[in-house]
Amino acid sequence: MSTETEKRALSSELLFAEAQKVIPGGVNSPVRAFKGVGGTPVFISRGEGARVWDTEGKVYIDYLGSWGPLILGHAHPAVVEAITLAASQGTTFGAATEREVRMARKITEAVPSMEKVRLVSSGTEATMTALRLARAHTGRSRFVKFEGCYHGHADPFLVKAGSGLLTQGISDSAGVPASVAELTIPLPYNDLDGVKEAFRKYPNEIAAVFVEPVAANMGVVPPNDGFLSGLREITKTHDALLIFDEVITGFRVGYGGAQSLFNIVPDLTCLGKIIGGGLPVGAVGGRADIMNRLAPLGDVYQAGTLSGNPLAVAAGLRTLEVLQAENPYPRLEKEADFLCTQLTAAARKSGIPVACNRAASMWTLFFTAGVAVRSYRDVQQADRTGYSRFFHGMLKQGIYLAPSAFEAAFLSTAHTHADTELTIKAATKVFEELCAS
Ligand code: KE4
Repeated sequence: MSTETEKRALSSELLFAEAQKVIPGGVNSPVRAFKGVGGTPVFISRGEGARVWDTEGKVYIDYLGSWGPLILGHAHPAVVEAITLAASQGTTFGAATEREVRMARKITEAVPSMEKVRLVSSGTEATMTALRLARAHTGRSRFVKFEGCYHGHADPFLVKAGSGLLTQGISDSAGVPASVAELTIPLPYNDLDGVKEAFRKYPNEIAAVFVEPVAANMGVVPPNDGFLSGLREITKTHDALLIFDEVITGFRVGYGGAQSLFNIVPDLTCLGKIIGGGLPVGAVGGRADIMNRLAPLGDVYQAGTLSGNPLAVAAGLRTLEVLQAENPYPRLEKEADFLCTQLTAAARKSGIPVACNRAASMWTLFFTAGVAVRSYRDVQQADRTGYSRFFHGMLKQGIYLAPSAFEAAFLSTAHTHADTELTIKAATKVFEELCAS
């Protein structure tokens, strides 16, 4: 780009055109490309608190929150201070550090089922390691996942997956050998009979059941009463592992995650997002007898140059410290409930049937014929075009939602009641415009 261009505030359109010349699809993660809602992705220049600014200086109230990590909002002073201090002492050593011990202890104290924990650099690494551990521990190769759930982009999980795949209308990925995909058993979420049938069909072959305890990658779909406890019972009966993918729900739906909320003890848990405070951290943890299989102690190999990275751990540790000290969950619950209730009422007032699914401070507004959304099949009935029009209407109003009907929106501690009132006002205007058009 010419120096003249560099001086002028670059529009998202111009940047996207440039980006597509050197980055596949112009983005470094597919869901950012606005394929699910159409139009040009907004290029963000900075964020602070509950707001982000695009490269031309337009400000938005941000409910994407980088897909979940930013429960404290953008550039939280305590988190920035922790990263700055860590950076001044060196960015990586490839050696053990005291901070990693503190982080591991913090996680095991918050999530007692995680007797031991291994830090990695993404949710994908956490889930792929959990699967390898489960297969080693049980000596079995098959595993169950649920349609519409997303567990990162490792080959075995790209079967009937949610998030970016669902957004693009595909559920599997090219490049995954049939020999790998056939070991994945995709079942309907919230359907215990389907799980029982799978164990009947594959006796002693299923290593684990992977589940998002609150699904958030087909939009937010909470578990039906008894679903999670049913999974715990079935996996125990068949000596299979129950693996909670809490990359989104961990420290989001409560300080102890969904397993604490629903009082379920999984065998392994995967974490990410919030525990990195906005920097790359994932974690896999659980029963010590299983975790001790990990190298260098055991025979299951897993490694990472930047695992437990000093800056990322500093950001994550400070985030957990703030959450533990301030316990923002009751206020987040109240504010999110107010927002979702008002959004639903505003839509209905304009004659637009919606269903707002919420779990703590994460939510999804489904454009449905007023039908409750409790499964992947229900999600597929939702009106994507309706959501896209709503998304762009809100963007115009300076409200940044998830650029996909199949993701969650997130409230942070930085969002004020005035912000949610502004959001409801904007939504009311957009619903009226949609109704009039
Ligand atoms: P990462 O590898 O993206 O850190 O985590 C993978 C992952 C695992 N498990 C769950 C439940 C997840 O939601 C994710 C990643 N979430 C998506 C959005 N819902 C990340 C956004 C993206 O792909 O850019």
